Amino acid sequence: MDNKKIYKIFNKHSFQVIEFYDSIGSTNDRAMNIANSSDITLGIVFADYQTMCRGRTNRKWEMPPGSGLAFSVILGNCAAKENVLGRMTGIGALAVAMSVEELTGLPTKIKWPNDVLLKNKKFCGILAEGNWIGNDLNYLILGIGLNIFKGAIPGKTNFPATAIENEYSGKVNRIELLDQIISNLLKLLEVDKSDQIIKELEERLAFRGEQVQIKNNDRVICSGELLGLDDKGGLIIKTGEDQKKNFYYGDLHLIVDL
Ligand code: BT5
Repeated sequence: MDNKKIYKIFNKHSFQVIEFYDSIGSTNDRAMNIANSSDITLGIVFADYQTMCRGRTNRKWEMPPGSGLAFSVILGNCAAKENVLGRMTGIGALAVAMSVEELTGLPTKIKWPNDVLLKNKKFCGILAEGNWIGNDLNYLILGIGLNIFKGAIPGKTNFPATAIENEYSGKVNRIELLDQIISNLLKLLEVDKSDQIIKELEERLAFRGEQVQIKNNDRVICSGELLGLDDKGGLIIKTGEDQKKNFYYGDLHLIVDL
């Protein structure tokens, strides 16, 4: 791993803690340990390989060493009263989507709530996790994993998977992409509350205008037309004539896929 180049990228920004590992259990777990034992507002943990990398709801993210990017950003002292995890997941996905578009010229889609797609296949997943003191959000960890090279794609996945190199004929520079993602992420976090973020997310929202189902633990909790996103990053589903519902958790499925 090119530690020096990676350190240089992180050092350009105002990270108070920078850690990188050749191998670690999970960068999100390490980021939580740091946030639990310090008072920082911005930190980053990067790993070339994770042995126990987590997806949502106890699922796993698998990626061989050196085949992609995996890191967790610590956003401390959030002091948010509302649940911002959905919106933060969207911001992470948007930072990756914009960076890949800027560097490759390829269009991306965002499959709510946390997947970034190239040609309708997943190459990136986001895992936002919060720590609460009573009703107040104490800190937030934004974990990002993305497949760059062909060897990154695991054998079996719950949704078709790809890597950037599979869809792009040019060369992808891992360090340059990391730099772009971090820069975009920090810019988006600065304008966090802006309507522009929801607009950018909606423009890339996969399955918009189509019939979808939302499932929670494999149980269908809603079916209808996917209309768009609300200001918290929740999905708006048209469930009937003049009826809409907003959803903040679950997995999205296209009905023809089922
Ligand atoms: C995610 O969960 O997609 C979130 C992945 C977040 C990983 C980052 S890496 C840095 C940080 N540290 C961590 O410990 N985690 C974060 P979810 O939507 O639940 O998707 C998980 C599912 O994606 C799995 O059940 C597989 O089916 C599939 N999957 C696993 N590895 C994949 C890969 N490399 N590419 C595409 N799909 C994959």
